[in-house]
Formats: sequence, structure tokens, C-alpha cells
Amino acid sequence: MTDSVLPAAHHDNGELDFAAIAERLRVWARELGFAQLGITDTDLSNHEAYLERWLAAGYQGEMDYMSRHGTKRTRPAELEPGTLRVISVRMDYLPPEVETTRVLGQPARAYISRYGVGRDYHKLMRKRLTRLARQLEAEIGEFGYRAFVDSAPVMERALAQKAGLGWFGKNAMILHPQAGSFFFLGELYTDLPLPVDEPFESEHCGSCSRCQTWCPTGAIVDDRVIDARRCISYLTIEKHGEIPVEFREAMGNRVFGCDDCQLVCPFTRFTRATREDDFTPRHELDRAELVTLFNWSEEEFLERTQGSPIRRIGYERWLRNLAVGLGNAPHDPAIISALRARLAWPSDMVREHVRWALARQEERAHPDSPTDERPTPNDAGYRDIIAREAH
Ligand code: B12
Ligand code: SF4
Ligand code: SF4
Repeated sequence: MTDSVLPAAHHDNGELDFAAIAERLRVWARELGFAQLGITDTDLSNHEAYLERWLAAGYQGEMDYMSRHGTKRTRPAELEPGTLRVISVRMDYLPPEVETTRVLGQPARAYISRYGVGRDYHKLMRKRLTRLARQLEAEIGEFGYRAFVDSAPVMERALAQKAGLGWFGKNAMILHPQAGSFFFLGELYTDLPLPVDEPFESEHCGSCSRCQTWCPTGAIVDDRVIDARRCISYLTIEKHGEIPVEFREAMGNRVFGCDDCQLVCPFTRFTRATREDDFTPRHELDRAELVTLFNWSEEEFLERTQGSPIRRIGYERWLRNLAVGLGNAPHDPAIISALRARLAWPSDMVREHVRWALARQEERAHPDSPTDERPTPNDAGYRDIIAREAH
């Protein structure tokens, strides 16, 4: 849409027309690749209580940054003085044609959470948000703003729900009834007194609880509450040090993040494919064999994860996660020799995971050992979603 068709940003008397500005922002946001934009105020008092409860239960595990900023996280004007409104946006990220459950069902392949197979979203979204703000600045002159994407103490989901972008699913994701949950969130904090949108009040989960019964590690401990210490996303991305043995088998082939509580969600069938080339899988990260990734040298890791969110876990945790996947993979002499080659690796942590994986591989080499059918309780369910994906 050309700007001439949009309502003017000023009233006839020269004052700013904030309703017209909100309308312009919505149109520009779509032109910049965002699927939706909503506006809300800065009152997150309910969520302050929810966050405090979550922290008091210790669900943040080692993520100290979740408690480090006092009330700045729940009071936007304490983080960015002068903030009156939050402009919340979402951007779809699932690449077209990308396989999901089919890869999860092939235990010799690595499952990398679909947000992680392309380029990192943080920079891309922050740049777009800044462009949106600059576009407005060009029209109305200077105003206060700051862009955030998962980068600062910001309650992104709570703000998105309040801005009308979706409801909190029982899996804690923000879901949109016509778009599922495979989208990122981002915000512009601003001092402009824009008109606010209606919060997304209706809840569409109903009696469904698929995400909760499905979660491989039982991390969804209550409706909308995740015990991060049990979540595979935390175990593979945030956690430093060893992955507790009790979760390793349930992790299956998930080596970076986890999408299960979204993949089983009935609303996922409404997912809109992303229009961003940046999210296209690189280096076949959406379908690679575990052993291929495990055999990457550190140089290869650094080169192939340049600009990818995987880069931030570093090579050591990459090997740790892949070792768990290999321990869960079907018996294969090539896997055993790749694992043995890492037995003298300098990191104690990697060596411990390699020994665990070798023991599991060797158990399965025994003629009386159970077959290589996936040993997870979710096996029947995989077939279920694979069937759904095929239609
Ligand atoms: C810490 C974190 C994690 C941690 C902890 C997860 C968690 N649920 O907190 C870990 C590492 C496990 C994680 C995993 C994932 N994350 Co994360 N994560 C964050 C982060 C940095 C903070 C989230 C937070 O504030 N947690 C604190 C708890 C208390 O908040 P909450 O879980 O949102 O819980 C709210 C509800 O419980 C609600 N609530 C409680 N009771 C009630 C009652 C009612 C009536 C209502 C309405 C609400 C309500 O209040 C709480 C506070 O708002 C945000 C970015 C950001 N700055 O916001 C991204 C973010 C939430 N993550 C995101 C993603 C994509 C993921 C993964 C899918 C990644 C992956 N594939 O591996 C998984 C999904 C796991 C899951 N089901 O939540 C996206 C979510 C997008 C969306 N559509 O919702 C975000 C917004 C990043 C982004 N910019 O896009 N994540
Ligand atoms: S991301 Fe995976 S482990 Fe974490 S809550 Fe969802 S299904 Fe459970
Ligand atoms: S799987 Fe069911 S309960 Fe979970 S978020 Fe989706 S609709 Fe809600």
C-alpha cells in the first residue's frame, strides 16, 4: 500500500493523530515482513506475580538472568524510562517444505528445533523493528523508542497477549487461532501515547492437553507453566555442564531445542510458512545424520554455524548434545567408532556423555538386547503426527 492511501499522521491542526499513526504502523509492519502488530500499555502486574511464583519454585534453573533485573522485566518504564506503550510484533519462522515429525521419527538423524536451522532471528527482527521506528520518525520527527527481540528483561509473551497477538496455550506458547505458534516475538518500547489494542482474552485450548501429555520430559508442570530444568530446550541450549542422566533417554534425537509441544498442538496445522529467506535451513541442518554433525571439527562447527543461533552454545555443548542423541540412536558401528574417537576429548563433560552413549550403543549390540524400535513412551504418538503431516 502506498503511503498516500494511508491516513495522514497529523490532524488538520498539525497535532499528531495517534490512531492514524497506529494504522500506518500496522501496514508498514506487514510490508516489513511481520505477520501482525499490536499495541499495549505497560501494566504487567498480573504477570509480575506469575513470574515471582515461577522464580520462587526455582523453575529457571541456571538462567540467573531471569531473576537478575528486579522489576525491570515486568515494568517497562523502569527498563526504558518514559515508555508509555509497547508495540508488539510477531514473525513466522517455519520454512516452507521443512520436515518436522518425520525427522523426529528417524533416530539416527538430528532434530534441531526449527527456529535454529537457518540464520539467527535476533538481528533480523531487531533491524526490521528499527526500520519501522525510523520510518515513523521520518514522518513525525524524533520520538523515544527502543527495539527488543529476546535480548533484554522483557516479558515478551505477556506483552503479546495484552497487545492482542494470541493467547497463552497450556504449553506456555503464544498461539494465534489462524497461525499456530511457530513465530517469534519482538517489541518496540515507545513514549508515544498510541491507542491500545484489545488483549487476546479468549482461550482456545479447551479440554485439549496434548502438549502436556506429550512433553517427553514432563516439563509442563501446570497449565502455562514450564519447569525449565526439565525442558529439552533448556537442557540442550541454556544448561552448562552435564545433562542429568534421567532426561537423556527421553531427549531422543533432539539436539538443539525442542518443538514437540508445538508439533502436537492442533493449531499447528494453521502455521503459515515464513517469507524470510534467512530462515531457510543451512548445511542440511534440518535433516543431517547425528554422526555427521558429531564428526564436524571445531573449525567446521564455527564456520557452519556462523550467524546461526546454534553458535552460542559452543562446540563443547554441541558435542555433549549430539553424544546423547547418538546414545539413543540405533546400534551402528560407525556411531561407535565416532564416539570412541572422542573418548580422549579434553572436556570431562564431553567424555562423560560419550561414555554414556557408548554404553548404550554397546548394550544394543548384544544379540539379546531389545530391538532398535524407539524406546520412548511417545513412539505411538510419532506415528500419529507423521500421519497428520502427510495429509
Ligand atoms: C526463558 C525463556 C525460555 C526458557 C524457559 C521457558 C519458559 N516458558 O519460560 C526455555 C529455555 C526452556 C525456553 C524454551 C523455549 N522457548 Co523461550 N524464551 C524464554 C524467554 C527469554 C523468557 C520467558 C519468560 O519470561 N519466562 C518466565 C515465565 C514465568 O514466563 P512464561 O513461561 O511466558 O509464563 C507465563 C505464563 O505462565 C503466564 N501465566 C501464568 N499463569 C497464567 C494464568 C493466566 C490466566 C494467563 C493468561 C497467563 C498465565 O504468566 C507467565 C508470565 O508471563 C523468552 C523471551 C522473552 N524475553 O520473553 C523466550 C520465548 C518465550 N521463547 C520462545 C521460544 C520460541 C521457545 C521454544 C519454542 C524454543 C525451542 N524450540 O526450543 C521453547 C518452548 C518451551 C515452552 N513451551 O515454553 C519464544 C516464544 C514465541 C511464542 N510464540 O510464544 C520467546 C518469546 C522468544 C521470542 N522472542 O520469540 N525459553
Ligand atoms: S519444548 Fe519440549 S521439553 Fe520443553 S516443554 Fe515443550 S515439549 Fe516439553
Ligand atoms: S496442544 Fe492443546 S492444550 Fe496444548 S497448547 Fe495446543 S491446544 Fe492448547
